[in-house]
Order: sequence, then structure tokens, then C-alpha cells
Amino acid sequence: MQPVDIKRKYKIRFVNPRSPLSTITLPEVIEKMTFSRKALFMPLNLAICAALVPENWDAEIIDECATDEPHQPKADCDIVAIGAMTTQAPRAYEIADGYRKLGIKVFLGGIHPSALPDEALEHADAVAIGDAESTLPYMISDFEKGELKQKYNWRDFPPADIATPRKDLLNPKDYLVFNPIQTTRGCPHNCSFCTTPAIFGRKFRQRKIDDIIEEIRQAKEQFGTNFFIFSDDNFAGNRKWAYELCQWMVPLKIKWASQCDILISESDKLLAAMRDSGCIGLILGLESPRQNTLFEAGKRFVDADSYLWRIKKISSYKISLWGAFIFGFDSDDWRSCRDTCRFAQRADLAMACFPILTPYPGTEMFRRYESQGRILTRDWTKYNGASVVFEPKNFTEKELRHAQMSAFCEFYHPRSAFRRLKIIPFKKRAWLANLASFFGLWFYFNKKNRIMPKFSDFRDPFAPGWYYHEESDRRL
Ligand code: B12
Ligand code: SF4
Repeated sequence: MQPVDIKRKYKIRFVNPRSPLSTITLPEVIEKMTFSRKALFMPLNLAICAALVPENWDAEIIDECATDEPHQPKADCDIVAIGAMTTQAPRAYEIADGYRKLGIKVFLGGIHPSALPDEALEHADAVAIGDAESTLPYMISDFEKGELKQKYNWRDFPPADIATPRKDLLNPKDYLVFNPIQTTRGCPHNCSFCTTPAIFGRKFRQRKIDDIIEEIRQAKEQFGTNFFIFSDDNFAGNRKWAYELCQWMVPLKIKWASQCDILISESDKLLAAMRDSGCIGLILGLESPRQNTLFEAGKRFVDADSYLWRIKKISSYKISLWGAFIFGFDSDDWRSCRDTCRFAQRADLAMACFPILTPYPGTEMFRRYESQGRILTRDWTKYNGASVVFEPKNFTEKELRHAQMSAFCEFYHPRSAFRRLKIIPFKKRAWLANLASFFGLWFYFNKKNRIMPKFSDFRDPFAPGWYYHEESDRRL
């Protein structure tokens, strides 16, 4: 390959491949729930990538999730760089193939290409494994020298600071969440279904506090926003550091939400600092309230028996909790799913989600199921938490979906919301989110002319609420 002419201004186009937000809810419901925004989150990964481009390059971001028509490859750039989570991979490959036909060099990066770089290389000239900060600048510089290699693994390069995203390349009006902010990367734990330790290892990294504060200040000034989502895997993975950041955030007078592990319940000092810095909500990865299931999930850092007091403790700091559970482990059956849903209600969680276990490539869970011949499909679009992509042990595929939908319908039923959220003090945001979720589910089933599923359907093979009606699919 010939070295490029460094006097010319070059152009790199970043593309975020279209991905249906969810197969649980209809797109028109999502549109209503997001107040007609085109997409839920702005593509933070690509805004960060764009910040790493050298000065002699122009950067552009095309977000297919926010455009009406699919992106058509055009030979008007020097490099096209595409990021992909697993669900986005097939579309990412389609776009990549289109550009390669035009003779444009293609880079692929993000979670999925990092997990399966050889698969990605069938569609790209170069693949980034891991953080863009430690790969993309080297890829561009090798392209300029005409020495592009196939794989760039972040572990082979010196560690780099977490970059500040170039939000100026996107239109805030397209997104419900335009200001996600990353404060940390990685997680010190090692759950067997999770891609974070599988791909990025267990090294927990923190961003420079000055950069975080500056990004918040600028967003407040420019967009008048006062509410931020910290797009971290585990905000409090380093409690001492999280405490320091919270203290810096107090004068900013913002509200924020993030996700973290339940062990923060052990630190009143940190919880108070989080509350004082404006934390109003946290997503907690709980997976299951049963010890044997936590064991199967590789979640060894916490006892299921302690969940209730931990949740009550965090909630006592006026932090609303969203419990993230998973259905479909080998130790699960429909009764344990029902009990999980009831646990979420008993714990007065403000919100909860019940995705179906998805063995993502690169994880220990994927390797385990693959060695047992239980992976049912490699159609990556189905790796969305709403489809069954592996052979479950104690359910048919459709029973597992029925359990999932029953949990959503029971949890978000106004009766359950009333019991959990109460009226005084009035939790406006949580009520709105619960009612919107219930309305979304009601609309979905009503449109399909079905009644909402319930766990009690499992006791009656002829119950009208059965999500799927094929007799052969029932195994009670
Ligand atoms: C916010 C978030 C969302 C948001 C927005 C996603 C988005 N595209 O912005 C929403 C709510 C929509 C979402 C949905 C889902 N999400 Co999500 N989400 C996240 C979260 C918490 C933060 C994403 C983020 O902004 N990260 C910050 C960026 C900077 O990190 P990054 O994407 O890894 O990018 C870095 C590198 O990968 C690399 N890189 C990335 N792209 C590129 C491109 C190039 C060219 C290069 C060189 C490098 C590069 O450089 C970046 C900077 O270092 C992550 C957790 C995480 N750690 O990322 C989960 C995560 C991405 N989500 C995940 C999952 C499972 C989902 C869902 C399937 C959940 C569900 N059951 O519905 C859906 C998928 C929906 C769909 N249809 O696609 C998994 C992905 C697993 C996988 N293998 O794909 C993650 C990793 C969580 C986890 N630990 O398992 N999610
Ligand atoms: S605690 Fe959460 S982010 Fe950390 S490894 Fe487990 S599931 Fe992943």
C-alpha cells in the first residue's frame, strides 16, 4: 500500500449501524415513550473515536439509528470506521462490505469486533480490539504510512486517558439521552455472562476528574441540561475515587443516574456523598435473588440473602433503584422467575427489567454453552435479551419468553406500581416511567389482540393469556 499525502486533508467517516432498540416493544411505542426522538442514546463510542482523530483529518459521524433511510456507502472518504455491539454486527458487516466494494478502507471496532476479531476481519481491513484510545490513533497513523495491519489490540499499546467525546458532530434533537458521560471503564468483578470483564479484563479505569467536571459544565452551559447519565458499568468500582468525584460534583448542582454493584450498600459515607452530589437513580445488576443462580452466574461477590437489606439501605438515601434481573439460567424455572418478579415488587424497586439470558461471544457463558452444543443461533441480531438464542434447561423457548413477558406485565401493572411507589412522597419520575412501561406493554398486546400474560398461565395450558398457543411448545 502507498503512503498517503500528509499535506492533503483526509476524511474519516464513523458509522453507528442501525439497531432496533428492542424487540419487546414496538418501534412506535418507543417513539411515543421517547417523546418522538429518533434514538434513545447518542453513540458515545463514536463521539469518543472522533476526538482521537489527528488534526489533518476531518471526522464525520453517521448514526443510522437517527436517520430515516439506511446509510448508502459513498466513495467520498478515506476511511470508514464502524462500531458495533453484538446486535449491530450484521448491519455493521453489510455497511463494511458496501464500502470495501467501493475501495474504501474499513475499520471495525467496539464490543463485538473485540470479541470476535477474526469474524470482523472478513469484512474489514483492520479491527480494533478494546479501547479506541489505545488503538485508533495507531491505526490512522499506520494507514498514513501505508503500513496498515489487520489487528490492533489495546493491550499491545501504552494505556491512554479516557477521551472527551466530540458531541458537536451530532444533533442533540435526535436523542432522548444526548449527554451520557463516562466516568469510569470496566468492572472489578467477573460475572460469567458479562462482556465487560470478558473483553476489557477486570482492570478498573477512572477518567481524569477535571475532564469529567469540564464535560458536565460545558453540557450545562451549552444545552441547559441538569440531568446526566453516567454510562459506566460500575460507577463505584473504586469507592475511594467515586467519593472524591462526588465531592467535586456537589457545587455543580446536577442530578445524575448510573449503574453500579450492590456493594455500595456497605459504605454510608459514599452513599451520602452520592446523594449530596445529585444521584437520584441507580441500576443494580441483581440477576436473581437465589444463591444457586448467582453462583451459576459467577456473581460470587455478594450473598443473595443480603439483597433485601442492601436495597433498603441504598433506597434510604433517596436513590431510586432499577433492578436488572436475568431469566433462563439452568437453575431457573418458571416458578423461580415468578419469585424473582415478586422479590422485585417486595423490595419496592422503582423499576425492573427481566432480559433473557444471552451468552454473548467472548464470555465464559458462551464458551460453556458452545461446548455443550446449546447455542441455537449465530444470528447476532437476536442477541438482544428478548430472544432465546441457546437451549434452556427447564423451559421451552416459548415458555421462557412467556415468563419474561409475565414478569414485565406483573411488575408494571398499576396495582404493583401503587404498592411499590406509593403516593406520598410522590415520585413523579418513577410513576411516569412505570406508567409509560405499562402503557407500552398494554399497547403491544392490544395491537396483537392478545391478553397480557401472567405467571398463573403456567398452571393452565389452556389459559387465554398464553403468549404462544402451539400445544407442542408447552412443557409444564
Ligand atoms: C448506554 C448503554 C446502552 C444504551 C445505548 C447504547 C449505545 N449504542 O450507545 C441502550 C440503553 C440503548 C443500550 C441497549 C442495549 N445494550 Co447496552 N450498554 C450501554 C452501556 C452501559 C454504555 C455504552 C457506552 O456508551 N459505552 C461507552 C463507550 C465509549 O464504550 P464502548 O462502546 O465499549 O466503546 C469503546 C470501545 O469498545 C471502542 N470502540 C467502540 N466502537 C468503536 C469503533 C471503532 C472504529 C474503534 C476503533 C473502536 C471502537 O472504543 C470505545 C472507547 O474506548 C454499555 C456498557 C459499556 N461498558 O459500554 C452497555 C452494553 C454495550 N450494552 C449491552 C447490551 C447487552 C445491550 C442490550 C442488548 C440490552 C438489552 N437486553 O436490551 C441493548 C441492545 C439494543 C440494541 N438493539 O442494540 C452490552 C453489550 C454486549 C454485547 N456483546 O453487545 C454492554 C457491553 C453491557 C454489558 N456489560 O454487557 N445499551
Ligand atoms: S458486576 Fe455487572 S458489570 Fe461487573 S462483571 Fe458483573 S455484570 Fe458485569
